[in-house]
Amino acid sequence: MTKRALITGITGQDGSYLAELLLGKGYEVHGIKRRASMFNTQRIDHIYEDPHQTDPKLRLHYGDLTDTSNLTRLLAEVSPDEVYNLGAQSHVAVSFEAPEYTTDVDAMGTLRLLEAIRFLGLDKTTRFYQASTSELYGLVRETPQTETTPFHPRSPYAVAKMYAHWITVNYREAYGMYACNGILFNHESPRRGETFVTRKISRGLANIAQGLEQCLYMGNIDALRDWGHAKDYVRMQWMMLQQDAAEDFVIATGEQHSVRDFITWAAADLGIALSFEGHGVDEVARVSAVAGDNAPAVRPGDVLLRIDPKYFRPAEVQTLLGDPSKAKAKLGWKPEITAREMCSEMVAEDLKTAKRHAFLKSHGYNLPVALEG
Ligand code: NDP
Ligand code: GDR
Repeated sequence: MTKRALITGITGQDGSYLAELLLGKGYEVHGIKRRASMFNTQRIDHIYEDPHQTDPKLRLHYGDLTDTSNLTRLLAEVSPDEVYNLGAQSHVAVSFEAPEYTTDVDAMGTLRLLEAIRFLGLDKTTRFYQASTSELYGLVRETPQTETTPFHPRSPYAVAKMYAHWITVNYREAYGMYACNGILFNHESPRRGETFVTRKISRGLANIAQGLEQCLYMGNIDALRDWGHAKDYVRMQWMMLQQDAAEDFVIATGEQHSVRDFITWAAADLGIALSFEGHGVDEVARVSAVAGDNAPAVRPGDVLLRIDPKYFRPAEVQTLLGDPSKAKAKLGWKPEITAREMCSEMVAEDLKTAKRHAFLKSHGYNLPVALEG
């Protein structure tokens, strides 16, 4: 029997990798996409099948996590074996600007899905995965963080995700649903949203190297994160729904690096050696040497990075480091791609795009390159 999966957030980073993985396993994949004024399916266009010509294994439906009737109708129509709730307003800094919306989508959206599954009588047949997060640890109480480390969320995003986490546990305990949380630490890829820190760095420095931007403005570059690759992490999302009983798992690499490290790696991949000078908001990163031909627009002495306090968060999560021992022992999962390898992959992809844009610019086309994040 072909298994059916429903993915919220299919147009996002994880949704796109998970859809690829499930299609590869023979699933029929249904995804919820939001109506937008421009196309928003770039990450899944390569797996899209024209429903007019085939019996497509990937089907997209319009919907939104804020719309109860829409979610209920889609669940009734699709009757999925597995639901992956990856949809979210997922940017921590933005959640301080839009706390109520973030809560509606990230907290209430999860409840809407769980309640619809129960209401439709799918609670004994449909398995539910919730995209929980290391942001729950916030002001960390112990290092490394495990499944039993106490939570102390530090943003409207994290507080909303904490509700989603516990309501998932609650539906498991109250109704015997197969519902589980993957407590995922930061994971990145060339498909990472452009305003998250790793992608902002890989894309920003590649653009600077090609003369498309002058300077990268960053927030707290001393923040420490446990970065993995999204491809490794979606594999784990699927594995969590294939067990005899639902359980929550920490997914992490067990290694920690600073934002500053990531900046140094990305610059090195472009042939740029950087030295950090000054302190606090006056700190800058200056070019000390340039090698190779990937950064024709950069000269020794240039300042490539400055601190802009507007990227500081009202409450910061300074340090996160996960302990994935339970996932390794019980599921045999381990990450295959290191943070350093992932950085190189991201820079290589963003450099290809930057080179294309530089070529177009030199031929009179102007492309938007500046983003806030
Ligand atoms: P992205 O931001 O790349 O993707 C988020 C997805 O959610 C997009 O498809 C987006 O649609 C969709 N979405 C946003 N708002 C709504 C809404 N109101 N209704 C329906 N869908 C909506 O996130 P990631 O892929 O990086 O992360 C996937 C999930 O995992 C998220 O829930 C995130 O919070 C969580 N998480 C992520 C981690 C990470 O490091 N990446 C770590 C831990 C947890 P659109 O494309 O239209 O914007
Ligand atoms: P995070 O990811 O908040 O951990 O949430 P992000 O990449 O946004 O920030 C990581 C750290 O870098 C610092 N930082 C900056 N961040 C951004 N975005 N832009 C900057 O200019 C900048 N300068 C420094 C941040 O302050 C922070 O400390 C991500 C999201 O994917 C969540 O959805 C997910 O739940 C968690 O990871 C785990």
